[in-house]
Amino acid sequence: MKLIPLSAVALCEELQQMPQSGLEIFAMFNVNDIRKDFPILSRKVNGKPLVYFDNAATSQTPQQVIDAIVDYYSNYNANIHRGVHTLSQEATDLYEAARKKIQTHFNAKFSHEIILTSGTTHGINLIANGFSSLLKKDDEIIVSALEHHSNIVPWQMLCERTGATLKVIPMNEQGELVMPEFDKLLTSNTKLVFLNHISNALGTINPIEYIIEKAHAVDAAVLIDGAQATPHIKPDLQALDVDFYVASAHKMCGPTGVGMLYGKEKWLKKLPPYQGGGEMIAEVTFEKTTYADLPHKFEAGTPNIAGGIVFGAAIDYMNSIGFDTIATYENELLEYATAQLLSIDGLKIYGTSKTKTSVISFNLEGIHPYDVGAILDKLGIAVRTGHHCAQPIMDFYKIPGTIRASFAFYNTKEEIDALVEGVKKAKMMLA
Ligand code: 7TS
Repeated sequence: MKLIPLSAVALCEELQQMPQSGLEIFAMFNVNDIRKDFPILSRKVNGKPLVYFDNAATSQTPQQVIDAIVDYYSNYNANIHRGVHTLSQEATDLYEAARKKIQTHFNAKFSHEIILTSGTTHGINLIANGFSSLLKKDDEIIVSALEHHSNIVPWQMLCERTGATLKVIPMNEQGELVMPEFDKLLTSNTKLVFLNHISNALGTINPIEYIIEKAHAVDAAVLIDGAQATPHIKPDLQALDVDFYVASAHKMCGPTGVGMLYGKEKWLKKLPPYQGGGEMIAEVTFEKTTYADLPHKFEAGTPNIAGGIVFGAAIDYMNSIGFDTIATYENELLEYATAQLLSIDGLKIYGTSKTKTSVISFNLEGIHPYDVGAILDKLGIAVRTGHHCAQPIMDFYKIPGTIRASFAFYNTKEEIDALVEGVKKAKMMLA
């Protein structure tokens, strides 16, 4: 996996090293054309043009994806995996084609290793629940200090159920994980390691390759929370050799309420089902039930059929732009915004790792982040303020929260200028 460099020098070097086709693709990228795909970007908020910088919470939806939702409900709506009738068969084919598309995109070995979930949180809970029967007292689980609450709470609940112990890889001032401490935490009792690929609160890209290799050396399984990575990069799951990987479609230009859990076949066969119900069974009697094969064993009940199919359309859309192009352009936005924001006196950025994505968490000295967010909203600028569901990070920095601006490939430098002006205005009003 390619890490995204922070410095402008590194970016230029990278562009020079890019194959000719890469340079050409970048030259062809026209953000104003891309923006035409997103109807919401032309609306006004509080009388001002919308500047949407809350992409880490959820991305916006292009017309191509909106059309796919309309197409499904207009032409194919039916329940799947059960009817002999044409609509049901067509909907089933579309749903299974989307699963294959997800498999190909993330380079999983088998399509039955892709479980369609309601999102990242669902995927993590599914695994945490499954490990209840595989863990015992004295086993150890490692998480990182940079986690979203959805990658903390399910493991705490698992520890309560099993008596296992939760250990935490600490972070440093730059918002990076302290790897020598991780090495020390790993023991022969370590059974699971869970961390995010990219931190939602700070944007840090974590060294997951190193962590996977080290964890496997003590036979521990690794789950990577890719919620913040998959909108920016295209992970190769077989090359990573990761055991589980989870993501949400709504952060990748797709709909809410759908996501994916990748699990290596050997693990998914070993884990018990998460929920019981229709479609996850092979045979049911009152004496005994046998379960369906993968992936259906983990997909009880009627799934989010439209969501699954449209997740495939969102992946097509992002690939039509290209993840190299996305990473290069977003890095340019990150560079520009970092420099502009740092020119404001009293502004501090949290998360200054050299390997980070297009997320900037910051505060103005002596001013509550919420107040800045409220003023920015009046100016039509959407940012997230608060702890970003990552309270331990805020505790580390001893702050109540931050203002977080997170950029996507459809944002522009002009929008960043509007943010900088807005922050200056907020400072004048609140200082
Ligand atoms: N993990 C990470 C790293 C996340 O950023 C999020 C959502 C989740 C898990 C949960 O994803 P869900 O789709 O199941 O809700 N992050 C954010 C955020 O940063 N602001 O709003 C939601």
